[in-house]
Amino acid sequence: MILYVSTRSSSLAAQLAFVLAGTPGEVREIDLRAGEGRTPEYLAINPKGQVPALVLDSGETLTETPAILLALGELVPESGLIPSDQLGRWRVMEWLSWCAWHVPRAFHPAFRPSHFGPAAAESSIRDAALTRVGEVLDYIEQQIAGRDYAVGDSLTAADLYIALITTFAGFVGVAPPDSLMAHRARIFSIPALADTLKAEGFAT
Ligand SMILES: N[C@@H](CCC(=O)N[C@@H](CS)C(=O)NCC(=O)O)C(=O)O
Repeated sequence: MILYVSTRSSSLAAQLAFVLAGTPGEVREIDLRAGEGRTPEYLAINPKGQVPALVLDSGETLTETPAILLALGELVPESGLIPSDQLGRWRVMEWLSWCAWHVPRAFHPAFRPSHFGPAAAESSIRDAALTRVGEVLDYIEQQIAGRDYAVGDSLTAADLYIALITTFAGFVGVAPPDSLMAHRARIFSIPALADTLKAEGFAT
């Protein structure tokens, strides 16, 4: 399998899942800033021009973070990324769906306010987005209060998506609450992730 990713992008959740699961195959970097997401070669792989994209051994390409996380978890069930019990699976999908909605809604206007309105409105667009980022963090904080992981008592794909949100909050200048930093530290201190995180510029 080949997982296409880009540094400091939302593909981090899928990349961590790929590495944690010990997925056979390789991770390939696409430099979105240099336009590599829009080359004919990459568009032939993922016509959306986005990362993450997972090329399966069958040659088919799977896109969208929740689908990729589900696939990686199911392909390597012993990873625990997708729980084996039914309610656990549903709860993980509940989190992945929620994150997939709130990441673009809160973070895209915070990263790129110019894409969402005229120049004169940029600072108000950004301020509104930062407020939403704060609300997203508050919700996660309440939901995982007193717990080590979002679903059950071990790490699942939901935690990787949440760790991405914690990371993105830092990127846009919103300090995540201590409990979310601790939750992310629990994940980022997993030895198997050390090389990936170092390459991504995270001190672990
Ligand atoms: N809905 C997709 C969104 C993926 C996404 O927005 N990827 C960004 C990186 S953060 C991207 O590839 N942007 C390049 C582009 O849209 O041209 C998912 O959940 O995986």
